[in-house]
Amino acid sequence: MLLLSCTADGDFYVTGVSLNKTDLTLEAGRKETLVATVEPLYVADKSVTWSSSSNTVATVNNSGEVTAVNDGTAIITVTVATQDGNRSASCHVTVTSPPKAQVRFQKLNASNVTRLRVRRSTDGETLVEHNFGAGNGTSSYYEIPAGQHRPAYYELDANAWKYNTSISTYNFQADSKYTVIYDGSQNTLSVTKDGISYARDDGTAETGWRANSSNTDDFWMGNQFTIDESLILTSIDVYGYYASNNTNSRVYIDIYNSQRTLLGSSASFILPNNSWINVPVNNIPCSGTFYVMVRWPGNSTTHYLGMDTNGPHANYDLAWIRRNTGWILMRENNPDDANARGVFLIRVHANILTK
Ligand SMILES: [Ca+2]
Repeated sequence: MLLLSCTADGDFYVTGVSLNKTDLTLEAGRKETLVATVEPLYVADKSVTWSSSSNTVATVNNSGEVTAVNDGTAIITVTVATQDGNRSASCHVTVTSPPKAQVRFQKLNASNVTRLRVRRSTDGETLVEHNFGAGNGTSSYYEIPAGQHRPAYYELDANAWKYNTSISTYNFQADSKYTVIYDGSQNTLSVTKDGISYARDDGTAETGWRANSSNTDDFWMGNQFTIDESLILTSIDVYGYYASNNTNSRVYIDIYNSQRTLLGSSASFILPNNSWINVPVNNIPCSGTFYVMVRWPGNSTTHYLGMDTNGPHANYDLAWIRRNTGWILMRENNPDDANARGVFLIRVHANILTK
């Protein structure tokens, strides 16, 4: 038999409240929302009040969202009023310290202000900006706020600053941009300027390919890369292979992830005559398998995209074509053409995001 408290006009009385969790552990800076269930389920007025036993450890808002503030423990309580007085339920919250990240700099001249920017690696959104301020010879450090360490990367707009930690010293050059890389533990920041590059070709093109100028749709050719590290792509080198006429159409680079979702594109550029061109891309986060594809708009006339057919990766099936939404290996698209068995002269420049 089901027992209910009921008023004369048919409304039900509140009899109690429960929470979806009785224990919760959070890193400082993180949030989680607790769910309160007012009993019985079909009562009309489900209003509750939330409180924390220690707002210096964890706070809670009117919606049950708990924010971890500092190390320690706190009890989050939700309370409802019943006919017989208040009923409550509680959750024990333990707040732990996230790893700390500090950056320390010493300024070598007073002419410029240097800014540290923390950006989220997944979408590049700026989370934190900190100006170190002017000051000749001034030492300064900045502790990155809790909860914003990972996934993130740290970008320094540097002008004659000296990076100084117990493990390394780095002299920044004026008017350069650096990426500060944080590996998750205190004082283990490293700095890259030029980053690293990945080549799948041997540096010499034996042949080249371009979109047929009679194509009216976009057409892509490029390389698949599979990389162990998580990267921020900064630029792409592309080798243009000489064609005799009509070579001034502009092309683009599109970066796709392993699901062939577009991650980002370059500005337009012209494939050069038997030389490399460095094409910037806007700090595109990448990991695992990704594709670097040159895009020819319809009716383009260009030099060829260089292909290496005799290097160490030439037989690895890394060269792809995309036409509309269809992707096919170069080799499968041109089964009788030995010139389609190779890898394009496309190289990736990147900063390593995590070790
Ligand atoms: Ca070669």
